[in-house]
Amino acid sequence: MTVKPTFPEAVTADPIFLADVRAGLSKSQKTLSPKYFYDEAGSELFEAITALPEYYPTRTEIGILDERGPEIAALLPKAVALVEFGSGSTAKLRCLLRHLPELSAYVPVDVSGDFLAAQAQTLRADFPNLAVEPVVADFTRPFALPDTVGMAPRAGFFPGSTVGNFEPAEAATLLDRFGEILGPDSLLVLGVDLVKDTPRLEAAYDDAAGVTAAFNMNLLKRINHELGGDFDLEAFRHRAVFNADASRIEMHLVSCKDQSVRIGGDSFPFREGETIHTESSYKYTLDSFRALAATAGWRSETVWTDADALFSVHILRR
Ligand code: AVJ
Repeated sequence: MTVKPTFPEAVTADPIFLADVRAGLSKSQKTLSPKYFYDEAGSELFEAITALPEYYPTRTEIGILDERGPEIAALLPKAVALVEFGSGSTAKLRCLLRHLPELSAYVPVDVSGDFLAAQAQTLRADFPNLAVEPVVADFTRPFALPDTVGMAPRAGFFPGSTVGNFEPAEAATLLDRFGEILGPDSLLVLGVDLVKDTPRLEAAYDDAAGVTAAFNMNLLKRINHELGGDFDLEAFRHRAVFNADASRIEMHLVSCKDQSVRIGGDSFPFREGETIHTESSYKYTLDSFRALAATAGWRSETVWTDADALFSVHILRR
């Protein structure tokens, strides 16, 4: 007979994840960071979200990059090193690469080394002349570019409206940091989701098939599996609302009843209707985003939208 340890998961638990969860669930408005959505299951759910009829950002951004590829290529210096901050699927990058034959290096920066290695391998197979130089780093913290980038001119690539996940002040700090990493005279190609009517925004984050709900709930599953939590997944539900004053979509997990959740040795009480705020996705106008970028020293070179003005691609210079 084997003796089962009380919290087998706790042995391998990521102490930073645990500390973040403890701190977030101890606040009066409980929070969990959206960066914890993306374990393997979460990344697959996000891929499924990008294909949903209601989720317009991904296909719209790819459409803009496809259409404007030649213009983007014309703006970038020859033999540029392209630094992608946080590399997701390579679909958007591939759009650009079709138009950028003279790239000197592609530098994807991501916290997941395994993901980067797999991605680098497929890219090298498809683009044998491209120098792929992955950097394992958290792009919200300072890091150095690989030596091989040398004196090549640099451009940053930050698609997907990931910038919308940050509070505006944090986003400005991040854009400033990108400027420091890239160095003087650099360009930044950035995808930014736009303000639009509330029903359309809310549907994009609360789809009929329930994929976004599953994506949100996956956070609780992760806490149960990795931190030994006992969230009752039937006793929480997904909610997405547009907060017009703050110009952001908010995702929450709503407690369906008064209950208490144990994680490791701690207990966290929930009232019926109380929420965990799991994500903010800020929506900008063309002007409000240009103004934000300006506070970080980036000037707008040009900006494009799709015909319905759902999404924007900005080219900034600093
Ligand atoms: C990856 C942050 C751009 O805010 O639209 C999609 C994440 N969350 N559906 C977004 C997300 C719910 C997405 N970003």
